[in-house]
Amino acid sequence: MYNNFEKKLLRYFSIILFALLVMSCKTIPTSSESLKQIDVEATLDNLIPIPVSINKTGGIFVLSGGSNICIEPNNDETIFIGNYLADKINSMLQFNLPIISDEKHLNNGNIYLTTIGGDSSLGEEGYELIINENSMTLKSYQPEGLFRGIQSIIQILYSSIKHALNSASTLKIPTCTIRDSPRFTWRGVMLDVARHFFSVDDVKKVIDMIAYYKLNRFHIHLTDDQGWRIQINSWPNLTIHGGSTQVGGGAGGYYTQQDYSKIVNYANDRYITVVPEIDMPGHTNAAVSSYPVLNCDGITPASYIGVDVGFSSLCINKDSTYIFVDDVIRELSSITKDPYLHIGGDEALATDIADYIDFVEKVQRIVHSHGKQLIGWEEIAQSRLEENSIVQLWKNSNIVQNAVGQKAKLIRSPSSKIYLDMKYDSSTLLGQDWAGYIEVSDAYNWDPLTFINGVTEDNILGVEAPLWTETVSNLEEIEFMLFPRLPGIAEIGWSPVVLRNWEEYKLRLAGHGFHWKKMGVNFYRSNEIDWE
Ligand code: TNX
Repeated sequence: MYNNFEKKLLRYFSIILFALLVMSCKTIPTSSESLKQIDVEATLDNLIPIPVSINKTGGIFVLSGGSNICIEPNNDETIFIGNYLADKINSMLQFNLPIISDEKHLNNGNIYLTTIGGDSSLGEEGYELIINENSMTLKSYQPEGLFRGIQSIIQILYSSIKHALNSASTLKIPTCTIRDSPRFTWRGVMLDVARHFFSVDDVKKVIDMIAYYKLNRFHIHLTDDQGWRIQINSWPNLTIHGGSTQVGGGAGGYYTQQDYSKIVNYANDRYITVVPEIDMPGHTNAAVSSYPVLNCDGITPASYIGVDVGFSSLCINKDSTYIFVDDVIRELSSITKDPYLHIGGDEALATDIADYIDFVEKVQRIVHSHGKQLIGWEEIAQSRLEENSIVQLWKNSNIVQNAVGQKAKLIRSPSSKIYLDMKYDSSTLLGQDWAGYIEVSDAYNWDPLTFINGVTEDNILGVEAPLWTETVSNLEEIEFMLFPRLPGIAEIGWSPVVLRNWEEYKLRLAGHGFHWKKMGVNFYRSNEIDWE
């Protein structure tokens, strides 16, 4: 069967295989006794966004498998927050820290989360983290502040991930007092689920990443020329037909109202507000091709799987258009617990300008009639806006002055700085480049108060980074475009401008590569960062 040479070769390989097996067995501990205790020192120096103040007090707090997480008061919100923290710690360290609802916090080694005595001057999202030799106390005015604060605790603990931790490890954490609260109330990310569709599970993963960097708005671009992604019971063909395509011709998909509610609840549990967008009157080919009555000529256009913009429009002068808009906004409002409704309004190049102005004003009334606050892309500032309407700037054309003149609040999304669908450089395979290349430093090195005349901090609600998905079709690609730019955007929204410095920031960012590897998050290995 085998000749001599083959036999020798076989014997040789068997010996190597046996040796490898023996060696590999040795490295697997057979019982907990054989786990080596590893003491690891965590650092306070890698937090993103950088806190308002960190006062190091020179001691060491030790977290071990014997620590407890104590919460007060004991209610659904604090239990959720306690469990969220416990899950992260336990999965990182293979600990099994329990949640306890009494005053055990004074015992050695415990973490104590409380809203009792929280400082209201730090606002709804602010928190204090007091770490001394005995315990780690997170205190806030509202549970929301606790949720933001546990992200700081998790980041501090994750700073030790680069070491081979096990359940016998102890974490030594420098003692300190951190006082922290956000600069802007609006710190968001937009995901375009219309050009490519993403599952509820993928969306939840994006929401978790947003939460880790203390962002608090998730804007979901639900409709566009290429797809309609939200079930509307009174107009079922929107999803049956309009949801069945996407860029490039894939199967697309849509969220049932139940799916959408799952997204809203998941985000709300993380103190993230969901902002649904129905883009109108342009970007509506999927709607018009599902219901030709929405077209002025009544003709059914074909489905669209390309990436052009500005060719579609709802018919502005037909009553049926406003019956449609009213139905869509009513149904969407009833499943969106949060106060905002985004009507798009961008790039309506196929709509006559007078018609456009009229349309936005009518839709504004419909949005208000369903109890929601209106948001639109900057073009809507050509219309008469009511007092609490919000304008999202993306190009900062002269229209901005209309918005400010009408006392509208602004969200800054400058395309040349924080459009996450822009390529990092000429070698990036994904993404577009019409607004330029955006390296990690470009996304970080700007301030929401710059590039617009006559605008003060009072006019600005905050920042939001859109990810348009013409070229992005799965979660791994979403992550690649988000990371490492997203943490910088979170810092722009949260931290005082005087604490922001690229040279120092990029050192902090370098450590987060380990966090992403631990979380299984894909990211772009930018040359600008010395990844540890
Ligand atoms: C412009 S920004 C758009 C989107 C595209 C994006 C591609 C804005 C309000 N509209 O329709 O997807 O560029 O980068």
